Amino acid sequence: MFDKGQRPSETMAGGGFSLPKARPSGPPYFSRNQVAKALHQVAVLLELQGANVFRVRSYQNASRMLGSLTEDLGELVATGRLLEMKGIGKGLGSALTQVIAEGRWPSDWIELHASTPEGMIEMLGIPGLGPKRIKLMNQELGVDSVASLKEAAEAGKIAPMKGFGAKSQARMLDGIELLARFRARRRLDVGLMYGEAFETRVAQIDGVIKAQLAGSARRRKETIGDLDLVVAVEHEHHDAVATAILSLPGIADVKGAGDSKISLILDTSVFEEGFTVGHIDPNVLDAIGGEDYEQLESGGTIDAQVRLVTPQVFPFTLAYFTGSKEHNIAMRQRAIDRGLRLNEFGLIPEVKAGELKGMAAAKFSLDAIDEQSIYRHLDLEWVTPELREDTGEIVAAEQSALPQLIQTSEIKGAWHNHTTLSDGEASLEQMAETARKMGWNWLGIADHSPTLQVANGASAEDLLAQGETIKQYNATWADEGVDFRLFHGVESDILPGGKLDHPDEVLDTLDYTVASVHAISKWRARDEIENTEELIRCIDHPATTVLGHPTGRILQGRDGYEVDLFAVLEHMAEHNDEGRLKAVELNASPYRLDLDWRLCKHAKGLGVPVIINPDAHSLRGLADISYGVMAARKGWLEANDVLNTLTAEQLLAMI
Ligand code: DGT
Ligand code: CA
Ligand code: CA
Ligand code: ZN
Repeated sequence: MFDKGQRPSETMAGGGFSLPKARPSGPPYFSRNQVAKALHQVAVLLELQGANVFRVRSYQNASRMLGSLTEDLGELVATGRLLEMKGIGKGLGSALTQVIAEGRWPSDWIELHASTPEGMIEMLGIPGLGPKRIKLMNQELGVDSVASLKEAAEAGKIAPMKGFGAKSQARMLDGIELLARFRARRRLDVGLMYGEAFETRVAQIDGVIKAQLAGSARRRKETIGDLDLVVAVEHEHHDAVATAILSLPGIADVKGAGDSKISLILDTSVFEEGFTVGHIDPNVLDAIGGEDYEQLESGGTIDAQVRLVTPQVFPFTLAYFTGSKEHNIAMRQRAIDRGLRLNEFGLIPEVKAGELKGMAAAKFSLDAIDEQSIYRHLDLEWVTPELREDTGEIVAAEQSALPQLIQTSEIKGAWHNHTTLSDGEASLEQMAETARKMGWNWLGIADHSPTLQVANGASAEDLLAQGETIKQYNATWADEGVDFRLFHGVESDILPGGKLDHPDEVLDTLDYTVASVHAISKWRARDEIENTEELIRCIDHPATTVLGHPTGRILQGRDGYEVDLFAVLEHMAEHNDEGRLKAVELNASPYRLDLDWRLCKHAKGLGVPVIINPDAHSLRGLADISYGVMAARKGWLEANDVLNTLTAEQLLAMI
């Protein structure tokens, strides 16, 4: 169906170095972005091969120019206007004409791609490392891959090179580690962004009846290995749809395409609206690569597996590739107990299937118009994808005892948010206005405390003044009959001995205190017993209402500190039993999702209330609540388990 022999995936660092396939629809055979990107890559490859700087620059300029054009490419070529453009020489002009009008890449570009060692392209993915220095290290040390670079850096061979030094050597080693972590899995928010953009593009192809994301993305895992997309297509449209998928924008490479399975690598050109990472809390940014993070992310890729099936088979394939593997195994066992064979093709009575395999056996499958029908055949209620982790959902589905999972529409507010008083981007007024627009009835402000100087922690004086402002707003809203109020809190650093960061008389003026660990390196250097004791001491402080981001983990960045959260939650449960509110935060930032969903069910069992907090540092940050809700759902939480569903009056009565 298409030519094999593309580069293997290991070469994909740096955002997919390959020349895309021409789209089948006729000229212009490539989009403006595709051509601009190809030109940019030629410039980089030339630089890697030590080409003349003027030549490199002419490709870079042409790339930039095409990238910023608004005119139609086909027309530019047809009218000959392309050849007249400043900065596009004769040679490049005719090459581009061939590309756009005939769909053929120039042979010297193809040759350039083929002759550059894959390892050198791979090295481009290391944050902060460009073609010039890669070329130098290749010449002087023979470094030609990430692995050989790592070896050279560890042996101290980079530092003595002119223009490099010990600092840059250490930075390279950090970058290599970051890249490896980054390539293995992606955060849920990033994975969903890619997945939804790709799903939308595939769904719009003629002949596609339905395209749906499966796998860990559908299950809302906190990180995603690869995307799995299941596509319903009638048999006669199968080939045309497969071809159309292969020429979609955003496909950096094709790893393989069989009869019903296509394996791809997507890059950021899958996004119609471009791609930005948005505002990131500096504490978080530091853990995920600092200034290099944006480069890593915009040069990032994600693998995707597409499965094309007929509409009759679709529900079975969707269920199978949604997983989890553990859930599938339990489901398959349940089928076996009923004399049925469950797989990605169907739910097939063994007596009929006999020796038959695969699709041949699937002819005898029980019908299923949707996933619900599959579960019904196995005497189960439909299990929402988030719960499919084999942690009790099948028994619950059998007994009609599945939880009524919390929904974003039930959220009335959140407590842990920042304003310009500490390190937030938006003012108190802007935050309140946005919360109201989101349909919330209350919003809590919890700016950082003085010890956290890097986050511009607010002094007691400023905090008290903020409290006065909040009182005035609340009074005004009450007068006007507006159903909205602000709660005033603080995010207090947890100081040595489990102490809080303000005197009691200041804390007494607040509605609540979110106590969080920020001295991460110190906490990570200590053992579990000490950390657990320290947290428990802090929870015992009468002013502590919420334990903020309980482990301090940053997904794809750093592990949390060692702590026995079971013990901490049990201790919190005792307080709650005696009528003192001690809630555990589920930090909704997709960089954190801390409390981990695996522990939510435990908190619920103990009766420790959970509060989902966006920890917003900007207006846009408030929307992160949705990731927190995803994690809460995955952790079996219902409206009753979560403080965010209470009215302001109910909350006031508790504090
Ligand atoms: P990921 O990609 O690592 O984030 O996690 P998943 O869950 O998306 O895993 P993936 O992409 O390897 O496979 C997608 C689903 O396919 C998986 O959740 C369940 C199903 N699956 C894959 N391999 C097996 C298997 O060996 N046995 C069973 N029963 N199911 C499998
Ligand atoms: Ca997957
Ligand atoms: Ca997969
Ligand atoms: Zn915070």
